[in-house]
Amino acid sequence: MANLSAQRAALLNFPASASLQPAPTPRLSLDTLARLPPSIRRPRFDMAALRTGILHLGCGAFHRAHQAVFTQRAMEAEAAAGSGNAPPSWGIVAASLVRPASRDRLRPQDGLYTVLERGPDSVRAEVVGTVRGVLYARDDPAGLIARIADPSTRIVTLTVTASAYCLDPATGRLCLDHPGIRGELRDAARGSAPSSALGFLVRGLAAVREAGRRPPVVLSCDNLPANGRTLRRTAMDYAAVFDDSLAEWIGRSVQFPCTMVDRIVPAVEAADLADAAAMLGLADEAPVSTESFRQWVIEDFEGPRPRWEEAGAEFVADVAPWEASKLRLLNGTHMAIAYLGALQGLRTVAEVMDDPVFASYVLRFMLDEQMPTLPPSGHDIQAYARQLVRRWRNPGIVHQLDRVGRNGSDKLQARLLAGLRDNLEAGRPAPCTLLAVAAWVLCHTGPCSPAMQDPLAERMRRLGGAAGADMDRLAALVLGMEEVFGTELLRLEAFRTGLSRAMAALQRKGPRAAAAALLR
Ligand code: CS2
Repeated sequence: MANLSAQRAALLNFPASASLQPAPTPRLSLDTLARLPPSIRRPRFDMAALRTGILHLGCGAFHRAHQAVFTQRAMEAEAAAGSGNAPPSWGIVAASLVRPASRDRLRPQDGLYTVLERGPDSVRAEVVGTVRGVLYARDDPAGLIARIADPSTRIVTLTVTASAYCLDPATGRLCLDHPGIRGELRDAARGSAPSSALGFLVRGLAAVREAGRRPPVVLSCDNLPANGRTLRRTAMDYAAVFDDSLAEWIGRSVQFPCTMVDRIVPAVEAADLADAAAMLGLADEAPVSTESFRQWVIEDFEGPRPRWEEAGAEFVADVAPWEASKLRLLNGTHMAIAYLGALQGLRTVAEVMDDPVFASYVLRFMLDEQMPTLPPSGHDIQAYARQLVRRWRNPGIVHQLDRVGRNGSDKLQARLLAGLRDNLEAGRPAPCTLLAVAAWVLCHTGPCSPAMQDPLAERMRRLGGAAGADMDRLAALVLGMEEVFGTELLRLEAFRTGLSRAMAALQRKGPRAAAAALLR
């Protein structure tokens, strides 16, 4: 075959290697957009005319599959309605803070990328065009600060994960000694640029104040309780390190609405790039894969904004009931699934949900233990739980357990421990929650595959080594981690003994049998 090609190449008088190379697939970009097959949905507004009005911090897959898609629908609705002479002004400039990968992948594509909506047996592709600029904070920190302060920036959104809020779980306030900001706060006194989301936000707001401008609305889209109020408090704590009057101004002048965001977005895999290329006929280095479900509930705020309600977003006076069921039922159960599944040697959420024992455990956990802890609302929680089960079972979504379970020590409090405390204090047993927390402990203190990334992983491994097979001793050592468990829960005898019993059951029987024992 190679010889034949070489002969042909010699006849045609060009190098043999060239004849063996297939023509490279052209890259998705504004220039190639017109080549998309008609079946691929693409932005239905004029991208060249789209002015930017949103600055986003944390340009990961979730942002691209969630807020950027809601904004795309809102821009399409605006274009369809013909909004007078003004061009639409809600393009997004998205900044990555930790890694330059999004910049490197999206810039050559003019910010365009594909959202692959995966159902149980179908995939739908849509090209999204609302991300009109991509920054990497470390390239030009002063530029990012200036962007936050730019009068065109009316809204700053964030998806930076719970860990980036650098919270002290005991107080819910900024932990000044947090590894995420400790060095930055020290260096800032010497005039160094920030590197954290909080640092950029506070410096940007300080520049707004100095310029005497109206501040942008700051919209946290991270999964943590009262995310807007928490971000406000945290930004004020950060600002107060340098300037009390800035902290006071932030608290008084900047709106931080709470939001509940929901869409399952697994890590991007090689198959996503291959599927995007096959469906588009163009190479896309930045596709995202997700489910068809998406939800966004936003606390009402004042000022201009995209008509996100055209995309299905709900504006409400109080986000708390949505947030509580999302955090406790979806995110809390996700943690239970991740740790029990990983200990069982499973790989994905759908694999865990395929096992009838784990599926029954999950429903029991949600309905018997998480549901009674939710604030009163008219929401149909039973229907919500059944819908979650269907979403988790979607075999089109390859949601890796190590991704869902990572950084658990930062997520445990809001998602599992708060509900556990409510139950135990009310005298309600909560064996499914205790088993989930025990699985988190064993995932980090003993062998677990896949291994879970966690800021406390090394410390927990050492505790595991010190305790060996003695689960009572291990529980006692682990419960010394006040930064995870706080102080209130530790006072409850039912928690301390319940946890070590659950750990012993996991060790003796394995996760599946330990879960089955709770269902009898
Ligand atoms: C998950 C979330 O990794 C996690 O913590 O629980 O990313 C979850 O998939 C989303 O919140 C769904 O909206």
